[in-house]
Amino acid sequence: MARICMTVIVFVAAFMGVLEAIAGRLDDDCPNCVDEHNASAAASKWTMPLLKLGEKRYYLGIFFKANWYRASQYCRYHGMHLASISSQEENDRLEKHIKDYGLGHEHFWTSGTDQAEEGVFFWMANGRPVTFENWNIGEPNNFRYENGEEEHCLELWNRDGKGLKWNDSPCSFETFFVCEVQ
Ligand SMILES: [Ca+2]
Ligand SMILES: [Ca+2]
Repeated sequence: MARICMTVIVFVAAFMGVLEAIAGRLDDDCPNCVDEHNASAAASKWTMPLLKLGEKRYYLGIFFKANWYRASQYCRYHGMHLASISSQEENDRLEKHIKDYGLGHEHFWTSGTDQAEEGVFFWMANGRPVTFENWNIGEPNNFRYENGEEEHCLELWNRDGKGLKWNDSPCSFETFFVCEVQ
């Protein structure tokens, strides 16, 4: 009798092991699946000092300067995107915060770009076309540099002392940047 019991226990243990292995393999097959039982971990995944302005949350990339691609990569690595700006309110809140921070004279990358089609800007953050606009006078001018590079990436820049308005700039230019949480 004891031997039968032992055999059953071993069999059940082996069966449980198989089930765990299958579950583990399923997890591996679906690395992006949200685990509903681990919601608290998802909520606490933001390890960056985020800034809440209105309904949006941002991260100001001011510890190093980077070209548009590197800045975009940095935002993505931390689960964000380079920022989009879709209203005057969003623009004003961001501008005020950057000014109050004492960085109103700096340049900041957003996710705006016309690399797909010259002159047609969209926000890489969400794929939406630029509707609200806040360009500096004469921008975007797609300026062409001696090395042949033209301007396809949208930065915030207080060019004329009239606030952080928009400018198309060469994407290789290294500057600060703004990430946003989607
Ligand atoms: Ca352009
Ligand atoms: Ca320009």
